[in-house]
Amino acid sequence: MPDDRSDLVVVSNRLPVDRTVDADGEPTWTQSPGGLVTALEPVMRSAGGAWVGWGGQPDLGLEPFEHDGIRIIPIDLSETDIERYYEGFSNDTLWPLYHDVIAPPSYHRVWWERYVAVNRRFADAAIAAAAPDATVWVQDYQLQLVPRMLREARPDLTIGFFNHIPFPAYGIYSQLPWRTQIIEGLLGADVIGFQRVADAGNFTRAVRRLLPYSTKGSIVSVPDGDGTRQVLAKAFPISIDTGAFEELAQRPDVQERAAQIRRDLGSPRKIMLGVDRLDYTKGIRHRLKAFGELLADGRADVGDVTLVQVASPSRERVETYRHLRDEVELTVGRINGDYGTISHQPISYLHHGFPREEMAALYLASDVMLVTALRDGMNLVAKEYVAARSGDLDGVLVLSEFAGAADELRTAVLINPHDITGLKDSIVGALEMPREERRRRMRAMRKRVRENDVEHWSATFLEALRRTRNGEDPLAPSEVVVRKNSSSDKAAR
Ligand code: GDG
Repeated sequence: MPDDRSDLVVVSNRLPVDRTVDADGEPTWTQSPGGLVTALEPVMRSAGGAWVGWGGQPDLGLEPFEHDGIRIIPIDLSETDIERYYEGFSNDTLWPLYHDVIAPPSYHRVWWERYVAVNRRFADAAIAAAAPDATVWVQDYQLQLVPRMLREARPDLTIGFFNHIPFPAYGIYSQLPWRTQIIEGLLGADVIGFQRVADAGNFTRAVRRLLPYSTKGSIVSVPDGDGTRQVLAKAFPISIDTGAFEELAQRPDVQERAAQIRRDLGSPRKIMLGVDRLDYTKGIRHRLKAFGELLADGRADVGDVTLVQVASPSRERVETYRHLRDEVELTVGRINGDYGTISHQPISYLHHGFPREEMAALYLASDVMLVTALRDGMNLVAKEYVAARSGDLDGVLVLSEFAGAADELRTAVLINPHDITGLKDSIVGALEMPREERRRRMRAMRKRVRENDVEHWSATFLEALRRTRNGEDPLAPSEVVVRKNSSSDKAAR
């Protein structure tokens, strides 16, 4: 029997492909939108890589299959698994806790038990899929126990973990009844990646508080047999497929669509834009409050300024999210009712997702992008806006200092979304900013998102893993060589 095990295995909650059923009832798989898949696709193809994840619907009962040169290994989740492991422990315990308890986390022992059981299922699939001495890269907070499970069963593996969301300060993290198990789970990895330097610091401080392990800078010494193992816990800020986004935004049809959007909105002098999953971490209510007050104060006029808010549907079976939707829609309705005219609505609110082309056209059409997250691992929307505006070097990014992107995009208009007065002043400043200043700020941000795109991110992370495996210093400076696709290939995807 041929050995179909892989040298590189990625493990994430969701598979990189989406299942759709065509008109004849035949299921087909298409690549999910998103930077992670795009970034890993070339290395996965050349390594004959495997991807372990859930197909997005309950009880699919699927066998592994091949898609575009990647071996897809589906994990089955039942309705109860989805309720307890995914909607429960992942999205109603860890998500609010890791985002600084903006919403109160729920702690339920049956959810935790299911989290352990489902993590075990993902780990077992990865163990079976990994060739001897393979590299396994685990993604995100839903799977924090997997690194240790892998190490116990397969000490030959090189194991990476990347946390896409923040890691909270110990005073918050310590609420978690299973705080030590999670830290031990993560420390099964050789390299643990975070979005921000502050997240990595919070993690190593939690290690020191909970376990008798020594840490030195970003290295944690973990007992291993008779000796110790060095675990690197460090920031690797994620990014986007910058080249593809730049190209998309330069397509004539996308530019024409942007002009059409402006006309359809009644050609206001200024358009502001928000694009978020409808999530309480994104600060949508704070943004609406600031805009509502600007209209009330007469500092913004409905015929002059329009806010387009895309709120893509998210986690609609979790109560906190249903409540948030009601609140946001009540506020939008009030503002539109109070300040709208027959010809103009202050807010164009869209509760659905759009194709990437439409997103790029929206970025091009808007004068001010509002990213007002209360807490956000990175916020890719901010980086996409910059990439989309790299052609005309126009547009102003208003960016929360609580989003990871604020560490890199220093020339954005940085704001504290809790300070409504300050936020209002910053919005007015952004609306009135002179062209030369807009250009100067955007140029500096463009440089940054071009240098650190998602391929650079994955190459840097995999290089740190390679060094750990070879016993080299993972912190020594290096020039990571990023294998680039032709950007026209990427734009076509
Ligand atoms: C997590 C962390 C971290 C949104 N609506 C539509 C659409 N989107 C796309 C955006 C962007 C992505 O979804 C959202 O990414 P974010 O980074 O803003 O936020 P999360 O979903 O919360 O992601 C976050 C990220 O992981 C990566 O590590 O940055 O902090 O929370 O790409 O464009 N795309 C399309 N239609 C939509 O309606 N096509």
